[in-house]
Amino acid sequence: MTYPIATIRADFPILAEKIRNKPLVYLDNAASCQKPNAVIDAISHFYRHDYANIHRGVHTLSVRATDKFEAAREKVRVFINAASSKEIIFVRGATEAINLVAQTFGKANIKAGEEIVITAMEHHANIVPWQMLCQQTGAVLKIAPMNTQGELIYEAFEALLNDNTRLVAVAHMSNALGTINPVQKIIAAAHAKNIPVLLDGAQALPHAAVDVQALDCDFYVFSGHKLYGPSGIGVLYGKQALLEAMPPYQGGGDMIRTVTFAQSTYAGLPHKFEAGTPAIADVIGLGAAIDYLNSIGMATIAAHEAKLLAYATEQAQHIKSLRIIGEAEEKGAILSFVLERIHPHDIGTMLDSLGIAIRAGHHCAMPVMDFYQVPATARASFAMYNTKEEVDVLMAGIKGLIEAFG
Ligand code: 7TS
Repeated sequence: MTYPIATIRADFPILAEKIRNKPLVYLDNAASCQKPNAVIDAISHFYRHDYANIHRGVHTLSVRATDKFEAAREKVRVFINAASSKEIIFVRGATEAINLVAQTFGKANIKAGEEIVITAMEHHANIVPWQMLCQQTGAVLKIAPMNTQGELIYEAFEALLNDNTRLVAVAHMSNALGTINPVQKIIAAAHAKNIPVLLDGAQALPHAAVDVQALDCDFYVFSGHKLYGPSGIGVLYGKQALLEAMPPYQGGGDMIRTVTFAQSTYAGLPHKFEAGTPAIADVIGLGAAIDYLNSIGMATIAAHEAKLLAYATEQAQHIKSLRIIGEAEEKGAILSFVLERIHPHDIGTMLDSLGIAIRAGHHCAMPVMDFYQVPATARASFAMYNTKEEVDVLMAGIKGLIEAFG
């Protein structure tokens, strides 16, 4: 079957926008993806017809809103194949999910002198919460190194695991390099030493099917906005036994069973970790995004994006003054690069004048920039709605820029 690119593009109204009088070429998907009508309409319909606060009322709208909210939780459960919807905690995004694990699981289980292992290619969201925990507890952060292709040096990672290691927290896919880490091997090695593993799936989940039970990861975190859903909503998946043993993160309404001034008792999962009124419409929008992804199929999307990446990489390799940053064997749809004598911010600005949206900067991965001794990179990142023609527009833009700069 041919890939239904025209239908898919027509599902995303923003793709019809003109930017500086040019057709928009949106290649900043690793930062955030655009939204299909299915998501926009689900949110709009909810506010127009079903809106009320959830879990609190007996009136019709509250029941309707609660049912839709909990139906979305079930969609997430099926999408990542969690064993129970109790294991799906709604949070603001991958960042909040990691902070939650650090401040609850981390504080309860990791003591002074004990170790947390991350990798050299993490997003700041999977570095800073652990540094904060280490400052609070005296725990020690260990960094598994990578090679110049941007691949984890697996043996060096394994050598860091010891009787003192209490957690491994690793990007499933790097946002700055595109590297897909060997998470199955990482989890097996950590579990052999009884060490739980958190996977930061913010980048990986939009590009390929993920099965948390097959992976056997202990925590999996992701953001809705990179998954064609709304911003401000994301998910922490955790194995039920771990979540049950963890203290709550924030206190307030919805997360309690009983409250007196003397003491309070907490609700069961998942509500224990969902204090206060959540982003109700955005959860429903995330559910609609998952329905949309399923209607196309993750394997179909993955195959399309793999072709785009291969084509873009091959085209980029023909440009003499272009250096690709991140050349892992296993790689998702991200092309980070630098050009001789042209700062990435100038690349970004010049391409914008052609209607092309890419990202220029450190991509919240400053240690990766230090490793490659560059201040920043330009990054084109692809999604299900991008085309080979858009890659051609990007490459023509880059070539024009090189000529203009002499
Ligand atoms: N982890 C990874 C691997 C990411 O790429 C990002 C966001 C996060 C965590 C944090 O996600 P958030 O939704 O909580 O912000 N990455 C990017 C990016 O590459 N450009 O902008 C945001």
